[in-house]
Amino acid sequence: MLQHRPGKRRAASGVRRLRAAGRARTVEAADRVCETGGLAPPLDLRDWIALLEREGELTRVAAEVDPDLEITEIADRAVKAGGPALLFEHPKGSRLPLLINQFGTERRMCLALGVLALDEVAGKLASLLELELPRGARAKLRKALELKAAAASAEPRNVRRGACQEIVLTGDDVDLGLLPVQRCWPDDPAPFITLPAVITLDPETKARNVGMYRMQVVDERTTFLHWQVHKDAAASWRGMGERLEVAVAIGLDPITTYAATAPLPRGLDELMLAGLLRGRPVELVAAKTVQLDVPAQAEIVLEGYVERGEVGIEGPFGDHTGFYSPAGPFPLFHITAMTMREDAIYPSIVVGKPPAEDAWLGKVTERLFLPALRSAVPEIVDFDLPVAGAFHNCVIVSIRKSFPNQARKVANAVWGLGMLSLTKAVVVVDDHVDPHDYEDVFFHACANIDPKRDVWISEGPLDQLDHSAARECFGGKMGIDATRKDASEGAREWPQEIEMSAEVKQLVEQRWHEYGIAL
Ligand SMILES: Cc1cc2nc3c(=O)[nH]c(=O)nc-3n(C[C@H](O)[C@H](O)[C@H](O)COP(=O)(O)O)c2cc1C
Ligand SMILES: [Mn+2]
Repeated sequence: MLQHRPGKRRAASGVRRLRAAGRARTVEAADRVCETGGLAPPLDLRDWIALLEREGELTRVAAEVDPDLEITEIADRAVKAGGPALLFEHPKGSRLPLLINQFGTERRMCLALGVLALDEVAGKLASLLELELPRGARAKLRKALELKAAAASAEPRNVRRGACQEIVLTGDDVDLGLLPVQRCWPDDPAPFITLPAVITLDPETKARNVGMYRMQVVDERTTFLHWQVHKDAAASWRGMGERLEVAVAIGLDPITTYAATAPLPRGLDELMLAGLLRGRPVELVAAKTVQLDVPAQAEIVLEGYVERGEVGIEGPFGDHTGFYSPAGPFPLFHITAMTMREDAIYPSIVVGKPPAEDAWLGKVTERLFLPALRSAVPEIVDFDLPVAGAFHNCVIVSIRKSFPNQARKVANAVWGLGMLSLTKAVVVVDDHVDPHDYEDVFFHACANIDPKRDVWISEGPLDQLDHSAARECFGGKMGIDATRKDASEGAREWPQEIEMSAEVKQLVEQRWHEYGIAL
C-alpha cells in the first residue's frame, strides 16, 4: 500500500527486494539488465505478465468472476493490501482474460520501468530535459547532436506487420461485447474501458497525441471518449474538421501505457517518451480503416472516428477523485475496426477513493517531471503530489528561499505550469523539510504560518473533475507559505528549530550498544 512515513522515504522494502533481485539477475541474465542496474523494461503486455509471474508478482484467478462490480471489489482489496497483479482467466461473459493491478505497488512500478527506485526514472531523460543549452558553439553543437540522436533512437518505428492485427473485425463484426469490460462502481451506468491509449493526430500540425481517456461503452460499436477540456486530444477535437480519426490501443507494455498518462506539453508524442523510457522505439503498424499508426504489439486495437459536433451524455463515473464525476457532454466514438492478437488479454484498472491502482502512475509523473519543474522554477528543490489529494488538489513544494515572499512567486509559478496549473492548494516549505514526509510538512505548515499573513486565496482554472467549486473548471486556490520568514515579511524574530548537536548525536551513536536499549 502507498504509505508515506515520517523520516526519509525511498527505502520501501519492496524496492530493497528489487535491488537484490536486480543484482542476482546481473549474473544469470546479463542481457536483460539495463544501465540502471534494474531489469530491462518489458516490450509488450505478455512480456510484462511473464516478468510479473517470474517475480512472484502475479496471481492467476481461475474462478469465473463478474466484470460487473465483482472484479472492482477484488482488485480494490488487492490494491489496498499491497497485493499482487491479478489475471482473471475466466471473466464472466468473455473469452478474454482480464489483467488488473499491474501497477499497484512501488516495486511493480519499478519493475515496469526497469529501475531500482522511482527517483531513477528522471535520470533516463535528464539530458533531454536540461533546457539550458551549454555555452560555447562546440558544446551547443554537441548537445544538439546528442539530443537529435536520443530523439531519433526513441522515435516510434513503422513495421510491416503487427501481432495486434492477427484478428481483424470490421463493419458489423466489430463487437465490444467480446471484451470483459468492467462496470466499476454501482452508480456507473455502463461498462467503461479504463486503460486505453487513445491516439489522435492534431488536425493542424499532424502531431500525434496519445492520452488515456476512459471510454464508456454505448453499444457493440460505439463508446464515449472522455477527454477533459484541458487535455491535448480535446484541443484537437475543438479544432477538427468534419471527422477526427481515432485509434485506441489496449494492452501495451507498461511503459507505453504509462506514457499515455504523462502530461507532456501539447505537440510532444507520448510514444517518443515511451521509446526513451524503454530504451527501444515503439513499433507501429498502419491501422486497417483509418490513417493512423497503432502499436504493433498491442493486444487489442479499436479504430474509428468522432464526428464534428456529435456529443452525448457520458457518465456518471466513479472517478479517481473518490467521487462520481457527473454526467456531461462528450464525443461519441464510432468503431470501424477492432483488431486483436490471437488469445488477446484485456487489461483494466479501477480508480476510486485514493489510494487506488493509479497512485503509482501519478508518482512516476511526479518523479519524471521534477527536473523540468526545477528548470522552470530553479528555487524548487523537490515536490510531492499527495495521492490522497488526487494529484490536483494539493502540491507540496520545498524551496531554497533567498528573498522575501518567494513562496508566493513559487506558488504563482506552479499555478502557471502545464497540468500543475489546475492545483487547488500549494504548500511551500523550506528546503530542509522533506515534502514527502507529511508529518514534517504538517508540523511546519501549522507552526510556521500566521494564517492571516501566510495563507492567501487566488483563483484560476481547476480540474474538470473538481466538484467543490461553484463553477466547472474554475474556482479558488489557496497558497500556504510555511517557510521561515523575516521582518521584511512582517514576522518578529524567528526562533531556531530544535536540533541536537552533531557531537552529541555522534557520541550517542558510538555508545548506543552500551545502553542496552532495543529500538
Ligand atoms: C487510469 C487513468 C484514467 C484516466 N482517465 C482520464 C479521462 O477519462 N479523461 C481525461 O481527460 N484524463 C484521464 N486521465 C488523465 C490523462 O490520462 C492525463 O491527463 C494525460 O496526460 C492525458 O494526455 P494528454 O496530456 O495528451 O491529453 C486518466 C489517467 C489515468 C491514469
Ligand atoms: Mn499529450
